[in-house]
Amino acid sequence: MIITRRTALIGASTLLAGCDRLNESASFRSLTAQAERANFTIQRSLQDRMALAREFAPEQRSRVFRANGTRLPQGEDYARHAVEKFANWRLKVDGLVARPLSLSMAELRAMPARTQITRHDCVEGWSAIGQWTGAPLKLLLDAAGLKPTARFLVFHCADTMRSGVPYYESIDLIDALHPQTILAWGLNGALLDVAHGAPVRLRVERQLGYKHAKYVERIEAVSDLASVYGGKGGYWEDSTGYEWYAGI
Ligand SMILES: Nc1nc2c(c(=O)[nH]1)N[C@H]1C(S)=C(S)[C@@H](COP(=O)(O)O)O[C@H]1N2
Ligand SMILES: [Mo]
Repeated sequence: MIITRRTALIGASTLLAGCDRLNESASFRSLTAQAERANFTIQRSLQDRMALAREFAPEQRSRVFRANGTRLPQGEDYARHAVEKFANWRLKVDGLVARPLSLSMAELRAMPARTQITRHDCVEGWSAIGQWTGAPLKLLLDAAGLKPTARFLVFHCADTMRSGVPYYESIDLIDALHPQTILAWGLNGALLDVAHGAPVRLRVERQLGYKHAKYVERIEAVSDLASVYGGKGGYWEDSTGYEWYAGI
């Protein structure tokens, strides 16, 4: 539930009805003022986390959208999927869910889609504007039914990094349910290409580039991140100390 300033104030005034004597005390008054400020701060930060990322006009798209990190996952499995045009790729949703999912790309593309033109910001110092199309993550999570203990979503990717460990990322439920968080299968009006994460990658528009997991095979709902790979919530977080929360 979202705590609004109004419910906080109504709550406070109901609570205070008939509390005039208490209210006479200056320290009590300052306490309620502090509580109100705290409520307001919480509300402001929640509101900020749910605000939409800026969207752009088609003509503002970058002529070339740079590809970064893995541009072609190694191994025979991925090569075969690419030859098959990903007809046999499955996107799984499991972990702390009531109804685990295993979707084909045809099924994913048949879901209601969102298209958004946003700017991607990489920590390495470049940005690009592109048009992404995909299924809102919220729709998948609604279908799977998150269990009450689920707090994070882990995105398992098909590419392994130099050290042989797979790329992965994770986000919390606020980002997961954000309206611009989609499992993108289209870029600039075409099906997503291999360099940009085919057949499906995460777009989590209020976060820096490395959070946008490409080549997603499995979305796992977990209660904490400590037991996942290196325990810091992402490949770069584990290996180089990048921030887990990379909000922009
Ligand atoms: N699976 C996977 N996802 C990944 C990466 C990667 O190497 N592997 N690189 C990340 C980084 S650092 C960036 S900036 C973006 C780049 O996305 P792009 O290739 O579509 O530009 O993907 C992110 N997601
Ligand atoms: Mo990046």
